[in-house]
Amino acid sequence: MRRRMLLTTAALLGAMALSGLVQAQNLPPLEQKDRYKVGFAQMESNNPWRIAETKSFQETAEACGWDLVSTDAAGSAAKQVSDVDSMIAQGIDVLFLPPREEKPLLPAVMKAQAAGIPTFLVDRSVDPNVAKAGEHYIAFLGSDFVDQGRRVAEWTIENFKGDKGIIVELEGTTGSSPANDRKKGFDEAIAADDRFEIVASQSGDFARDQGRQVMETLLQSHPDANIVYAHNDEMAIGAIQALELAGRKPGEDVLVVSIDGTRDALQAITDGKMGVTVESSPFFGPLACDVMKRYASGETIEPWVKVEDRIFTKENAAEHIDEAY
Ligand code: GYE
Repeated sequence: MRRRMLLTTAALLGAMALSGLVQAQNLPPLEQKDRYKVGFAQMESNNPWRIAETKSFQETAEACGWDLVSTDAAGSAAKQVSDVDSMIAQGIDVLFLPPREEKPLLPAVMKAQAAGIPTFLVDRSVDPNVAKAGEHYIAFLGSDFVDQGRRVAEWTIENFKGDKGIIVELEGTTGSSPANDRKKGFDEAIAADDRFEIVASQSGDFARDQGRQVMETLLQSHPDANIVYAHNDEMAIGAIQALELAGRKPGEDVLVVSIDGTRDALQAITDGKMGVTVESSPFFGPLACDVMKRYASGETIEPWVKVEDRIFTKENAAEHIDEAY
């Protein structure tokens, strides 16, 4: 009789776990209530992508019943860590954090966890060897960056017209998850076709002006480059400026490919100066609201809440410009 009871209990627990009714034990719970004090610790605001993301959180705040506490780390990982510290001190109920770099932001994640604050990483992640979703934080909400890089490479392989593709790669912020993964995805996929060679790969910190400067320098050492792969649109636009300044014709003698889907990139594609951009959406507010509500209702959240990305080329760029940022 006792044995049967135990078995039944075990079976019941198993079924509950399968149905997602049991939350992992060490994750801080979130009570269900009408209003929440929500922290959003933005990393920087020097580009349209970041501005659109912050706006998405602000607009969601009204609809989702959030009292939003938001900060701007102005491009400093150290400031982003201390911004999270002060949010913890202010007693936020939940934290949404886009960690600027994978390692320096680990302490912020760990401190929020220790303070019992459910934390969701948005758009970027931290070092997965140290902090794990479902254990040290609830979940990562964002794109598959390896896949984005791979899709840019595959498009390039299919659409590059020349015999020899000499590639300059403009990397994102050093030590950030999208820079690491977009490099991995692209470099591995492009290596499958021996027409292509990456002759230089350097960081432009995901910023337009740095993209332009790095491109100016790299053009001097690699004047024969005929493909630019930028890890985001801002650097791609900066590279286009550098190319034009050097008398090159982006879209004619240089193929520029990148990731995000900003308004300027869609315009550059429409104008024939850029080949492709694989989408990486900044509109995380509504998804954050939905996932938080699911968590508060007791659901176990999948460790990676994946965002599906579209691809923009001259076939469809113009029709999406009005919804871009
Ligand atoms: O692609 C870039 C931004 O982390 C996915 O960061 C994000 C990236 C995005 O600054 O433009």
